[in-house]
Amino acid sequence: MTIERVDVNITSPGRNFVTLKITTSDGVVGWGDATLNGRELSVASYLSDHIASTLIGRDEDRIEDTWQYLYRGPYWRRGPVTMAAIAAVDMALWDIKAKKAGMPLYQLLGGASRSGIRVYAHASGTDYDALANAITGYRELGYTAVRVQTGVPGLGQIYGVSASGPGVRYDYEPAKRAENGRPTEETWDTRTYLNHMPGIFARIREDFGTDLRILHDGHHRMTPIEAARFAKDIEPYDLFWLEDCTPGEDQTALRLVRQHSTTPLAIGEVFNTVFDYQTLITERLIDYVRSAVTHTGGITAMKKLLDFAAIYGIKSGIHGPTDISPVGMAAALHLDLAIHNFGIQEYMPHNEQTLEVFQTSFTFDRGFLHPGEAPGLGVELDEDAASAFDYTKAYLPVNRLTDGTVHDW
Ligand code: GCO
Ligand code: MG
Repeated sequence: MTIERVDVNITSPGRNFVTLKITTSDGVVGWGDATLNGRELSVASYLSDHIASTLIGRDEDRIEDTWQYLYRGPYWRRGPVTMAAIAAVDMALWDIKAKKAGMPLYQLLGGASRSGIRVYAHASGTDYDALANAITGYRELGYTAVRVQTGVPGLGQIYGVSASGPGVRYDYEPAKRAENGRPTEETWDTRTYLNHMPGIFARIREDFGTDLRILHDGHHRMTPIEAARFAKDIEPYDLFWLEDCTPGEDQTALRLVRQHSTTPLAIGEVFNTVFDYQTLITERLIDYVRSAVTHTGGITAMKKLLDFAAIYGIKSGIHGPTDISPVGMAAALHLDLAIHNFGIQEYMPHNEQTLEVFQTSFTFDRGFLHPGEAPGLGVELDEDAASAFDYTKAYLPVNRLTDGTVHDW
């Protein structure tokens, strides 16, 4: 059999998603997630203008060869647009192969290494009480791990904090509809944040005890020495991880943080190849790999990256916010179930409209996900339902310091 059709679907059931559909000559369909938050149309163009015609007539079983063809063939390598496009092709081909085998994908990756996938939820609140309320809600649902983000007095709306009412919520969405064609802007002050956060962790430990796994995302906003001080200050609160404390592209920044603290570190949601991790992994500067399957070249590349990390005692913490579509999420879950060095999986459930457009077979039970037993990835895009939601330009906010200087978002 060969690849007969390659189609790119763009839909916006509450947020934008780009999905690749590959159809084989005998009618098997595979799906791949190509969503790149705020830059969706670039990946869609890369796929339909530059990749689609090169796939027609290829043997769909040759996944490794196709990956190398798309990575090495065009001369220009890496970058989020290219790697999201390659990831989508890779996921779709694995989906097809597993459907042909009549097995859920995790079986082709070596079978299950665990019975369920521990996930962490996003608990947030504009102040401590709202945050504590959200944590309580998630604990009642059975979650054993929460990422905690809270408002900082003196700063307005900041990343990771839902602006809606208190309690458990699934509506935190960082990408905002573009106003006059531009992203919205937020204000940030690292000093105020650094003075506020340790007290928040202390209260969480006091109120929720030692069992709860607490995660926190610094969103690349600290300098190396600020991050070192922060990681040291929060050691007594035993975080599961501190994520993205410094800008991702500066791998050696984490040497400084490591010299000063034993707080576990996670990084990588903006990375797109194993080379972004080369120093971090070989020097054991991190504890968790945060890549998204969707942005790091797909299942083929992620499996190699995580096997490399395993040699250094580093575990997975695959990116799973709402800008990863249910297809990308399913790809993560199959890997999570199969690999040995699984750490934790991020889980931000999609809204109802998204779950009408993408029919999923993964299940949630008391803080653990399972990809399900449907052949392939276990997610199907309903193209009719998708056609009701047109692309809507939306961007992540731009961040400025209080004096107006552009800062990392
Ligand atoms: C996370 C992330 C997200 C990102 C978003 C950007 O840890 O889940 O930081 O909230 O901001 O994925 O597109
Ligand atoms: Mg993050």
